[in-house]
Amino acid sequence: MKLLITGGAGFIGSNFVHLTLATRPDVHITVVDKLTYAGNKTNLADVMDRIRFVEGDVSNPTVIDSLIADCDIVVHFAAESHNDNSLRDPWPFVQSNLIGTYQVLEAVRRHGKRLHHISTDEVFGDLELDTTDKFTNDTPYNPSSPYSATKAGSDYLVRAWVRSFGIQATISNCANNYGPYQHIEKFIPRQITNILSGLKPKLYGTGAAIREWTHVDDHNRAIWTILDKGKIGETYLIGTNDERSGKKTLELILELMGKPKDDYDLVADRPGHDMRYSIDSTKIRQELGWKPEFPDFRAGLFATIGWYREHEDWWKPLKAEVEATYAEKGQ
Ligand code: NAD
Ligand code: TDX
Repeated sequence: MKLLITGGAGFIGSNFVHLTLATRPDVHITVVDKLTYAGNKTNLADVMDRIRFVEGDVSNPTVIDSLIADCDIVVHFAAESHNDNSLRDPWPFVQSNLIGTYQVLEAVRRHGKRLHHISTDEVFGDLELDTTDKFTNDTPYNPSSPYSATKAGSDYLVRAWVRSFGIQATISNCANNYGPYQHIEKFIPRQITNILSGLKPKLYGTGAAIREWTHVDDHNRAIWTILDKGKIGETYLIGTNDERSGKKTLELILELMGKPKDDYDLVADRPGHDMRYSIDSTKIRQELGWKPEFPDFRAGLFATIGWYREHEDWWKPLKAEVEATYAEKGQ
């Protein structure tokens, strides 16, 4: 089987490459990645001799057409992925997430290939803090940020191409991932690398916003479950039911790193901040038999802290610039 992985040099995509090479010896992998600030070839350094790597932009039809012509299945991770960046400059999000997905869809249509589109629970907007409501397949889309609006738009494009043109596609929406190779602009690695750098962790607002955490390997195993058993045209929500406030998550990081639990700064909140995500993943669990294999967040977080401790050479060169960008916004 020939797999084309878009965005395979990023956080989730590179973990997907590693998982696939470890578990699917019959799969030939091509990665196409634009190598934006978030894409890092080092993430694939130890497997470069086992894959084909193409530096290219999915929104460029010339690049993407021949790659899709030459594969059996496309797994589409490539996107601009950080909400805070989308508030500063939405254009790259429109370009990569909407136009990029459009070009992938058109090539998939021309060449009759199977597509799996990776999306997020942020397409649904957010839930009230003091409820037990969950996002389901029937929840209307209501995105808050330019990032989530472009992801919602890309999901709609995929659905329209399935219905109008009969392409063979599935979609998955997962909540917050954590694990190795996550860019240090994101919450968990930012706080870990702040502590390792002698800086105080930074919590937005009062730290009340709730996120549902999924280990990146569980997300990627769910994607393989959908590729193996998913029904064309369907959308699968992926989640662990592990909901925690930013404050509780940060206190756990501080505890696991041997610091006092109040050793952090409260900083300016994110404009339009989504307050709570929670996913009903009954469909993928019951229909396809997926369940998380990494259900213990504390253990997963401890292992992730260990990864950042051991990979200072990977994140240290980025740290000053990431923190300077946050500092400009009082974060
Ligand atoms: P990331 O920012 O770490 O990686 C994105 C990768 O895509 C990078 O390697 C980047 O260079 C590449 N890329 C961006 N624009 C491109 C383009 N135009 N052409 C080719 N490559 C391009 O992001 P991530 O966290 O790994 O997220 C991957 C996907 O999963 C995204 O679609 C995101 O919306 C989705 N997702 C992420 C999470 C999460 O918690 N991180 C949760 C649910 C869904
Ligand atoms: O320094 C910080 N302090 C802080 O309190 C940062 C960077 C974030 N936060 C808060 C904001 C959120 O409530 O932590 C929470 C998580 O923030 P992010 O890591 O930026 O993730 P989020 O905005 O929730 O989006 C993530 O999950 C869904 C991914 O970045 C998206 O790509 C995915 O779609």
